[in-house]
Amino acid sequence: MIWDRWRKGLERTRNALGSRLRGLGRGAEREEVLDAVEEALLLADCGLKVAADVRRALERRAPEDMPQAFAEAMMRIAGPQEPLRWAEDGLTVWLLVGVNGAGKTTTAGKLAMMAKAMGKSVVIAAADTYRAAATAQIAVWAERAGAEIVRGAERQDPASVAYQAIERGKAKGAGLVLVDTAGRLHNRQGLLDELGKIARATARALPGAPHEVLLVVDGATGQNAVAQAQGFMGAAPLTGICVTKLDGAAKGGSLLAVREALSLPVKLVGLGEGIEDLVVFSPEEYVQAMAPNWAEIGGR
Ligand SMILES: Nc1nc2c(ncn2[C@@H]2O[C@H](COP(=O)(O)OP(=O)(O)OP(=O)(O)O)[C@@H](O)[C@H]2O)c(=O)[nH]1
Ligand SMILES: [Mg+2]
Repeated sequence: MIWDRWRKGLERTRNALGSRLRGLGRGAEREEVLDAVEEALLLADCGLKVAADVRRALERRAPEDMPQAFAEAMMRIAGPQEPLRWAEDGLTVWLLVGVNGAGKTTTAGKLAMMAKAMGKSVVIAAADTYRAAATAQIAVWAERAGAEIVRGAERQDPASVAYQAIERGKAKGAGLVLVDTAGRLHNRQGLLDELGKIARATARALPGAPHEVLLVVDGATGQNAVAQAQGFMGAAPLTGICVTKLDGAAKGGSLLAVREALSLPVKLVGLGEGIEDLVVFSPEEYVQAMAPNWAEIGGR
């Protein structure tokens, strides 16, 4: 069940939020409740702005309306839900970018499996030509997904690997090309510029490409995810965010902090290491899975 996956993935965050709120004594004043909500959100790494916004949304609400108002405010910040973009017809190209270890290759592998389940033929561009191990890692996923892999030579220009993969995809009538790029720090301008070059190469190979440029951020890094995301804005024409490792720490609110900082929709989330743990983002499911059990909370 997908719902169980959300609940399990966000368990630590939900518990952290709940434990702060449960700490309220019975008959706590309204201000104390609001303070506790704000603090709990900060503990979950939602960031100052989000915590203050949610608090404000609760300020004039009757105690019995708080759970609903809380969920609505959180969903408003998390949303809207936007589907992954496919080409109207023919080949679709998605690019995955992000800092080292964020989960790009794993996400590319899982997306290949998803596309396969939809009956699409997939080509993966192993455009991380810096590390030999990177190609080996994506090759394992490609095999599982029955996807063809286009590898570059060591140190080959990643833009040319992406270009070749799209040519290959066109030639065989594939449905999807996934371009897995090398991790790079968000403050290294030269490496960031390379992403723009990769995106332009895909557009030359196929008008309309790339259909998605997904920024993969590690949700377990909390507030640092925001700094990462900001660094990548402008380096490549980002279209959406994939927040991975929401299961990794009680920092599931980092998704809201990233969403708040960037005007980009969250499209995917990683709730664990398993193949099924990459799911399409749903603001409702995210908020419901994180929401504390208000019935247990003192002071109401
Ligand atoms: N718990 C958890 N682990 C994840 C998730 N997504 C990825 N991982 C793990 O994070 C680690 C790094 O993932 P990779 O996919 O190799 O990251 P990458 O961005 O390709 O890394 P570089 O290519 O080195 O930049 C792996 O051990 C993954 O299994 C997730 O949603 N939850
Ligand atoms: Mg990788």
